[in-house]
Amino acid sequence: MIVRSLSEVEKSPRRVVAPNWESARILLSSDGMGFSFHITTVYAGTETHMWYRNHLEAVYCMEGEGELEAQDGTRHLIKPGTLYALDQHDQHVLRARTTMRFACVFNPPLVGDEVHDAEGVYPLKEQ
Ligand code: 9YT
Repeated sequence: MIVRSLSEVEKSPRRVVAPNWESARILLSSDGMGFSFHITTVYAGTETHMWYRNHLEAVYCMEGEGELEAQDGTRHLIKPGTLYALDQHDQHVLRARTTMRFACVFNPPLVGDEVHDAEGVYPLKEQ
């Protein structure tokens, strides 16, 4: 059994910081669950293009408000209680109107230090 707190993860190398967001990666590939589980904070006023070509991601909004734009231009309001799942490896843009907090699950699990490349992709790392 694994018991781990967000506050301890935030003080460890499992906290990954990028220009528009930070991610506390509570469960990673090395934990052997078959998925990774993160608490992600997206900073207010940012716009982030993402494309999880190598992963599936489910994203549950816990706090804040913003807009999610799909590649075809469809826009969705994202607010607490809303989940989006990138089941087609969908390219998307997230515009955070306020600071947003999410619980995110990745399959396959992240290894630990992944950040977006120029295309918004996370590399597929050796598990
Ligand atoms: C909302 C979102 O996907 N932000 C990028 C960070 C990612 N969720 C992560 O690595 O935790």
